[in-house]
Amino acid sequence: MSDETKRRDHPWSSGGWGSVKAVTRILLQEKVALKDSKILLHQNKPDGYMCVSCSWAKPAQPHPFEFCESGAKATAWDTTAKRVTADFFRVYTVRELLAWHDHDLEEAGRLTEPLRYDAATDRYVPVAWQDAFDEIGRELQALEPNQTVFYTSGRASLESAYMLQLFARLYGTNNLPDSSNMCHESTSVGLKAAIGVGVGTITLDDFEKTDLMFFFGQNVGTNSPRMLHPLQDARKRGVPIITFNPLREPGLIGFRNPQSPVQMLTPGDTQISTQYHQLKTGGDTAAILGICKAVIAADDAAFADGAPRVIDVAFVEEHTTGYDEFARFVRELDWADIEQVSGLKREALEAAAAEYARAHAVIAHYGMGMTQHRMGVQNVRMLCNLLLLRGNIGKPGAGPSPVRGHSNVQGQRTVGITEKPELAPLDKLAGQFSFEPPRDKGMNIVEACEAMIKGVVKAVVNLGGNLVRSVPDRGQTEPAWSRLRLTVNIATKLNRSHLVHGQVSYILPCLSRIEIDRQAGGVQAVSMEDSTGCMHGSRGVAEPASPHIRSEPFILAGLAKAALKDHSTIDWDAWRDDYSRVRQAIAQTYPEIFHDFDARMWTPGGFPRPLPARERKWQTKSGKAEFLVPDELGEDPDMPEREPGALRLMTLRSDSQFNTTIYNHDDRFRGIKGTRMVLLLNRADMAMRGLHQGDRVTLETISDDGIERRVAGFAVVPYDIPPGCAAGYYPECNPLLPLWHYAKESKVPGAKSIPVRVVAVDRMNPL
Ligand SMILES: Nc1nc2c(c(=O)[nH]1)N[C@H]1C(S)=C(S)[C@@H](COP(=O)(O)OP(=O)(O)OC[C@H]3O[C@@H](n4cnc5c(=O)[nH]c(N)nc54)[C@H](O)[C@@H]3O)O[C@H]1N2
Ligand SMILES: Nc1nc2c(c(=O)[nH]1)N[C@H]1C(S)=C(S)[C@@H](COP(=O)(O)OP(=O)(O)OC[C@H]3O[C@@H](n4cnc5c(=O)[nH]c(N)nc54)[C@H](O)[C@@H]3O)O[C@H]1N2
Ligand SMILES: [Mo]
Repeated sequence: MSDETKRRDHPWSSGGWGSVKAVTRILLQEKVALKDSKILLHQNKPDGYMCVSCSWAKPAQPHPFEFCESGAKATAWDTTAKRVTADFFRVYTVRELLAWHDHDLEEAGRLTEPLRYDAATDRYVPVAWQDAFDEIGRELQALEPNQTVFYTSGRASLESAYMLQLFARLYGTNNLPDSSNMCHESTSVGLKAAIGVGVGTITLDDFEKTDLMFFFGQNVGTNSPRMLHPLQDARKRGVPIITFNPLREPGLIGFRNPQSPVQMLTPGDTQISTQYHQLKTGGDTAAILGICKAVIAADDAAFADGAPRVIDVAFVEEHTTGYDEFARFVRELDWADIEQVSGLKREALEAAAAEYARAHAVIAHYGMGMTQHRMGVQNVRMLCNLLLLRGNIGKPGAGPSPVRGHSNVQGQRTVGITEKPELAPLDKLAGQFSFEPPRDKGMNIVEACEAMIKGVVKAVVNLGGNLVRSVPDRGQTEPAWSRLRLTVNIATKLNRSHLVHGQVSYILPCLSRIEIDRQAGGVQAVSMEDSTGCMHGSRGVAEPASPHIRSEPFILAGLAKAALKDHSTIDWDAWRDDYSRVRQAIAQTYPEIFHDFDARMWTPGGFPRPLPARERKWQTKSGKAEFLVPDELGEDPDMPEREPGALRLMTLRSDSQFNTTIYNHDDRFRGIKGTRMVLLLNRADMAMRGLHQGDRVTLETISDDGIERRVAGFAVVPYDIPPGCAAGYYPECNPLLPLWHYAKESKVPGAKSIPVRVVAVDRMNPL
């Protein structure tokens, strides 16, 4: 790889020819045969498979090409012709592989047979499936249940997730963290408290009825590109889109539909954002309060004049609590403070407020820019406050829209993956399966890492994921990982978490959802929940990468049977052979959501889960939707007040990665090529530090906990980013993120506001 940092002219739009080229490139890179590339035509179709990339909704009437560049990359990555066989491990020791880049590990290809770590040779060696199950079962039996953590990355199906949570609870623990602990947990906590459901309330229909959309901290062009279709349709109807993002993200500015030849050939994009506010990182609470202030001021004026009110008074009175206290707090806020914390001018916020006050139905989309902050839950609550002011929850065309990440991350929570016992139907499970589930709180991901560092946790079973890379504080967590007694990784491809292994370690290779899943009971399908709360069936279409790999339900059934022996009334073999038995069990546990599951899972567009908030039924403490008075304007408490050189570092994704999976080293949308080791800085911040483009800097976290956290070799790139803010890529920057720097109420790591300083510059070898 060339380490060059070349900046191209900004392709200020997403899609377009670049996108077609990018798809072709990945198909070639992964040696996907043309006939196999037709697999893409089954993606996100009612009778096909659900994309393994993001969780965006799948329409009932899909486009002929209901996939995007990201989805095509994810598909090519799974259907690659490349394979990791036993020969691979005969050539490379684990120590050698530890020196490989994340990209190269996964690029080696699909895992093809179950493997056990052999300490004598420092290699993974093949093991028979049953032997692996039996040995892991014995290891798990030798531990106290709470010494084991069962992690789920958000890709696993509803069936696998349900099986895993049941396995863990029968085994005796609620240690069931999942990727949402690092992602939208701030939503699960914030929305639940505010409106009684921990998920968004909009569906695709609402795009046709809305007359204004907000985007807070979500990078749609890169991370949920299929969502650009309904956005573009809304824009064609003249619906304004107001965006708040520190960076000018090309995918939020304009869109060329790469699946529409006319648009590709004609110059001129569809404009996406009609207002674009480059706020300071972490400035969302302040910005939203500014909009609320302007709306409430307009309402006060209307009231005084006897004019029609701006606040939806009837809604606020009938459906909410806490408005008066909130309004009082907002009226007293000082514009100067709002401007200072948000980095935005009063006029800009008033312009957003004016659009908001004109619109009758408003959707607020948001992502990691809101949730991954120390004040992440408060950010979500402020967005709810804003929507509640004008009754924008529980009416057509309106509502909060947390754009989820992984394709089934929302669904896993729905079927019981949670460390919080109060969120799982434990009594129901107890009755259904005749056992006494553990009632004590389990560990979320931060707590699991803390316990690993202390040596309290001794075993980790990973259903997907690459925690060694994805969790904070690599300097502390990686060494803890290799002190574990047992690591079990159910995975499609090799990653670093398999190499930083426990004393006893297994890699159990599984089918990708794109592959045909043949079991004793015939070909099986699975299901998942999209970002809008709709459930979809998914049937694989490609031949499995190897005859020796197994499905997730097969592997989980084998592990559960071996570990639980006669402590379980479940016929795991029957579940393994026929997943409709698992769905029957899910329907029994959650009849309101999953009744007639097997029949309804093929409904075009998916079947929706009931969402009380959509009907203005509020399952909150007060029985109403709750306004929240914030603690403060949203400043990160870990940002030093008096260090002029302090930077707020946000860690981002490029379009050539899916989380820790790195497809290549480019970020086409942001115009960065050939390297991910970059630090995006405002020119004024560069000048202040005497930095030039291409200088290599060392960054250090600002904290007083006595731990040095540094990363070196990041090339400086001048960028359109507010002063005092900086950006780098996830997971490269994760060593800088302290484990304790998380959202208070949700423990989501504050990956979008790490306090850092530049401590060293290497100009000897400029780019
Ligand atoms: N291609 C691709 N698709 C993906 C993924 C991927 O890695 N690659 N990952 C999947 C997963 S698991 C997830 S969770 C989603 C993530 O998708 P997003 O929620 O879009 O997450 P990020 O890319 O981390 O960053 C979001 C945006 O927040 C902005 N931002 C940063 N700090 C702030 C702030 O303080 N305020 C505001 N308003 N904005 C801020 C950044 O500039 C960036 O545009 O995408 C999913 N889809
Ligand atoms: N600094 C910083 N850290 C972050 C973030 C950030 O924005 N900044 N984002 C956070 C977020 S939002 C998330 S969701 C987490 C994600 O963190 P993780 O869940 O740990 O990571 P992924 O990269 O999604 O997992 C990739 C691995 O999953 C395996 N895999 C892929 N497909 C399958 C499958 O079908 N089945 C199974 N069993 N395994 C499969 C492959 O082996 C692959 O190597 O990272 C978080 N960490
Ligand atoms: Mo995520």
